[in-house]
Amino acid sequence: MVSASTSPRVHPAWLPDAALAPLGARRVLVDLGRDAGPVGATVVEEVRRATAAHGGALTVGDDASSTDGHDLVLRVAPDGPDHGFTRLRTGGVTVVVAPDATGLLHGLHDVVRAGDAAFGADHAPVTSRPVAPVRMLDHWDNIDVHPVMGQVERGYAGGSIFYADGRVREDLSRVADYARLLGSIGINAVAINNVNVHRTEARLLTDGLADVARVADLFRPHGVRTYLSVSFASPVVLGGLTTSDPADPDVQAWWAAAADRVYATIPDFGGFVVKADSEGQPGPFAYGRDHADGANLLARALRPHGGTVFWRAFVYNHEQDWRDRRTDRARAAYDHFAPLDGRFDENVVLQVKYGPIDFQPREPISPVLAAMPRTRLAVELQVTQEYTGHQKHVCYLGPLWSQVLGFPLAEDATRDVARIVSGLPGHRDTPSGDLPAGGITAVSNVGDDEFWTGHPLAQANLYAYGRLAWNPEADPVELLDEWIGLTFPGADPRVRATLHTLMDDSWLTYEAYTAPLGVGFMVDPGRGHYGPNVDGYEYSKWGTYHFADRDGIGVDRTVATGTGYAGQYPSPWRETYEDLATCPDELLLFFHHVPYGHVLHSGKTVVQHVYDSRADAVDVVTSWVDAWAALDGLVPDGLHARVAERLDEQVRSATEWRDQVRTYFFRKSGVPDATGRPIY
Ligand code: BDP
Repeated sequence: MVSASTSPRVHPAWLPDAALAPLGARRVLVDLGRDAGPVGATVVEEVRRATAAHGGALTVGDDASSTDGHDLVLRVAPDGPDHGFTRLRTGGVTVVVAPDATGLLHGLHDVVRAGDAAFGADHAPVTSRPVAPVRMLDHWDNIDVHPVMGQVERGYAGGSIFYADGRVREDLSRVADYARLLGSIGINAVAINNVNVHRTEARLLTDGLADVARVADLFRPHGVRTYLSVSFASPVVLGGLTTSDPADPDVQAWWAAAADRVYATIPDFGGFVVKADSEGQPGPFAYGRDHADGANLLARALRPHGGTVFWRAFVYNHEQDWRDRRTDRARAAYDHFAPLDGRFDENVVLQVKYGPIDFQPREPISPVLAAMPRTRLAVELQVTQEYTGHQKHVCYLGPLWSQVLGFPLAEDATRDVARIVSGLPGHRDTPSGDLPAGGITAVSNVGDDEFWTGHPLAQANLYAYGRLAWNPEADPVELLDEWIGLTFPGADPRVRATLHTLMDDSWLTYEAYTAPLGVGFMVDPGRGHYGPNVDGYEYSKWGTYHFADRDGIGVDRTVATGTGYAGQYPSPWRETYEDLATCPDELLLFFHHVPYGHVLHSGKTVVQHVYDSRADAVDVVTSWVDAWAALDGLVPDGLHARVAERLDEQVRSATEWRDQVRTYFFRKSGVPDATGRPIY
C-alpha cells in the first residue's frame, strides 16, 4: 500500500510526485504472475498513483497479456534474476522482469531513477542484483524519552516516528511513508528499537508484540522485514527467571517460547539485534560464557522460524583504558571475537562497526572483518551523524562508505569489505564453502522532523546508504547526483551545481576542520560529541586518547613499540600501518606517536598540516553560505531557510574547531604557523 504523507508539512524526500512524472506519463502494464502479495499491491499502487497524476495509464494483466500498446511492462517471471531485476528496451517498449514482486518493486524504482532515459533507444537487458543479501537500518529509538539521550539515542531529527506518549504510535502513517522510501532504495531490514534496551523497550518482545506486528504490516509491502533489539537479560527482566545463563535449560526454553510467540504474531519477523557486554548492557560474560554461547542461545530459538541474530561485535570494557593506559580499546573487538571464528551457528551474523573505535570520521577498517572467514559478517555504518556534525553540518558520507566497502582488507588485499560481508567467492574457506552471507547495516538518521533528517541535505546520506548497500561499487558522487535529480525534479540547473559544490567533498572538509590525521575523538563529551574539546576524552574514564605532550602526538599502536593493534591486520596492512614510512597520512596519528615536526607524505609537517587544513576548511564552509543564499526562490522556502540556518551554525562550529585545534597545537608545540596567520 502506498500512503500519502499524513501532513502536507512532511517533505517527500526523494519521492515527490514530480519525480515519478516520466513513468506516470506512460502506458504501463503490470503483470504480477503468481506473486500478487502485499509487495505486488505496492507496485500496482505506485503505478496507479503516478499514472493518475501524470496522464498515463495502468493495466494490470497476466502472463498472456501482450506488450503491444504499452510503453513499460513490469513483469514477474521465473527467469528473472534472483533477488534482483532485469531491465531492457525492445521495440520501443521498456520491460522490467523480476522473479518476485520485491524484485519488481526495485526494478520499478530503477525506472523512476532513470526517468525519461528509461524510455530512449532500445538496449540489451541490464541486470541489477544487490551485493549484500541483508541491507539493514537500525533505529536507536526509545519508547520513553531518556533524560540524557532524548527519545532517539544519537538522533538529530526530532522524536521517534515509531513511538509517542510511552507507546507505539496509534497513527503510524509516517512509518508507512518511511517504508516506501526504504523500499525505493532497496533496504530490506529494519530494527525498530535501540540497541541499548531499557525495560520499557524490552517489553516489545512480549507485551508489545501486537504493536510490533502493526509496524511490520507497514514495512512488509515494501519488501522490508522487521527486527527487534533484545536484552540478553530478558529471561530475568521479562520472564522472572533467576538467570540468563545460556547453558541453563530454563533460559533456553524461555527464549524458544519467546521466539514461538513472535512468529505466531509476525510470521516473517527478521530476528534479533543484540548488544551484549558492552557499555552496561548485560551479556554472557556474567555467567562465564563467551559470545558464541550467547549468540547461539538466541539463534537456536529463532532457527525453527528462519530468523537471524545480528550480534554486535562492539564489545569493550569502557573503563579498561582508564584503569590501565597501556591497554587499547581499538584491540577489543578482535581480541574478543577472532578466537570465536567457526563457533557461531549459521543463523548468527556478527555485526562489526567499520572501524575499531566508534564511527569516527576517519578510522582504519576493523581487522575483525578480515579475521573471521567462518563467520557470517555484517559491516555496520552510522548514517546518523553522531561524530560528523549532528545533522547541523553538511557532511555527505557516501564517499566515506564507498571507501569502507571498497577497501581490499583481506589477506593479500584479495577481497574488499563488500565482498567479505557478501560471502562472495574466496571468502568462505569453510569445508562446505557455502556459508550464507551477512550484510550491510547502519544506524538510521530519521526522526519525526518535517524533513525527516533535521538537516534536509542529510536525506542524501540515507539515500546513498541504501544505494551503496545494493551496489557498493556505485560512484558516490553519481549517487548524490541521482538524489538531487529525484529530490528537486525540474529545478533550475544552479540547484544541482550548488549542491555538488556544497556536498561532494563535504566529508573531507568536515575531517579537515575537526580531529586531524586519524587521531579521532576530540569531540565534546558534554555536548553529546558535538563540537571541539581536544582533551575532552584524554582524562575521562571512557577515554580514547591522543597522548599529546610538548614533543608530539598520536597513539603508538605498532607491534614493535606500541599496543600491538597493527598486528591484528593481515598482510599487507599489518606492515603498511606498522611502518611510519608507509602508513597513510590520514591515519598517521591513529597508528603512531610522532613529533610535531614529522614530515608527512604530503611534504608538510604534522603541525603545519593541522594549521593549514583547519584554516582552509573554514574558508570552504564560509563560501557555502553565499552559494546557498543564491538558491533562494529556486528550492522550497522552508527547505531553503532550514539549510541556511544550519549553514550559519556550521560556520560557527567549524570556526570554533579551527581556533581550538590550532591554538591547542600551538600551545603544546610552541611552533608558530609558518604562514603567519594569527593563532588565538
Ligand atoms: C556509540 C554511541 C552510543 C551507542 C554505541 C553503540 O555513542 O550512544 O550506544 O555507540 O553503538 O557510538 O552501541
